[in-house]
Amino acid sequence: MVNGSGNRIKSLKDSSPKKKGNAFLITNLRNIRYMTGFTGSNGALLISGAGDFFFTDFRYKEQSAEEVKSCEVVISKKDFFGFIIKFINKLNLWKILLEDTIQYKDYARVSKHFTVSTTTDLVENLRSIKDQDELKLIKEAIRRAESAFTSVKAFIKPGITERAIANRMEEKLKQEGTEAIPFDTIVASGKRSALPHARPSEKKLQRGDLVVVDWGAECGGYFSDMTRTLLINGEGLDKKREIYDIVLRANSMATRKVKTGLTGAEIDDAARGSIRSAGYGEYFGHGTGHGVGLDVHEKPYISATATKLTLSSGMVFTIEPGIYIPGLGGVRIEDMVVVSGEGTGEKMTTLPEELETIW
Ligand SMILES: [Mn+2]
Repeated sequence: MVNGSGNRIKSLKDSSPKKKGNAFLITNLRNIRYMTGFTGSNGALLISGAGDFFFTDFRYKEQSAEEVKSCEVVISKKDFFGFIIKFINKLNLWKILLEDTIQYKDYARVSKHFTVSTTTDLVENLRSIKDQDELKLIKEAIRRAESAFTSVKAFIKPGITERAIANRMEEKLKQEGTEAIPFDTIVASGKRSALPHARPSEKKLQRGDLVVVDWGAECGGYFSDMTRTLLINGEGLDKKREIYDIVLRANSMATRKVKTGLTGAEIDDAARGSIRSAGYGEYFGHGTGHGVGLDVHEKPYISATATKLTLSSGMVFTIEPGIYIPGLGGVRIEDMVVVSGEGTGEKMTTLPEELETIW
């Protein structure tokens, strides 16, 4: 779907100084999608006082004509970057701003012909604030994810392999309308649940296992990301229940803390401090959350080092504290939160968070 990208080139131009001869060349495909609506796999966007141009190749001639409305589409000849360099030369532009994520070989070619400088996160910062159209797509991505989980849950029982659950999940995500699964679904059970990024294996679920399921869906290019941890009924569950309660409390402490003007580090500290004071600080080794949008991991990052990141209305990110104890297992509870117009955190994910025990 072509989202509200129509005004984004204009607002980027309005917010940056316009000097003669200067241009900004955007090469990150997700940033291009955000700025133009283009969903293909090859493109570059030039924004300048001499005009705005979207470059792609002949494979995307029809698609780009359909998707890109906010600037002129130019179909390149072979040698994509050579073509763009010639084109920029003709426009009499000489100072080119590049994204620092550009491939080095492309950077080297452009810098042979022009004075180049690089920028970090210019478009990524704009992307961290979602508009109403984007929020709708993210909400639908969450609905698809939650609906898939709800139907897969009936399938989770002792004797089923992690891989079979992950496969079933991905099938359901596709049935719900997800075109691009944002990341491989994680299903990790028993001791393996203590590995935060475990890949689903042939291990069968057993009595007493904690089962971490971390999955995402997509809608219109926008992703969702969430995690639930289940418990298979069995023996010796006290400590597993205890760490579940601690993680759940940390999740809700961080979620309730969300407020415009606070830093990412302060939100992280709400979760981390809660786990630390329960005595499990050393078992929570990753950040508290990350932005979710056109990328499944994007700005803002909610971590102990995010002292310069200030929360603003429209930011969407995960809150995902966890405790991982080698030999015992792990618990992670991941929700998505939006900073509302009122400036507080509003939970976007809706699946229950209380520990569910499977009999
Ligand atoms: Mn996540």
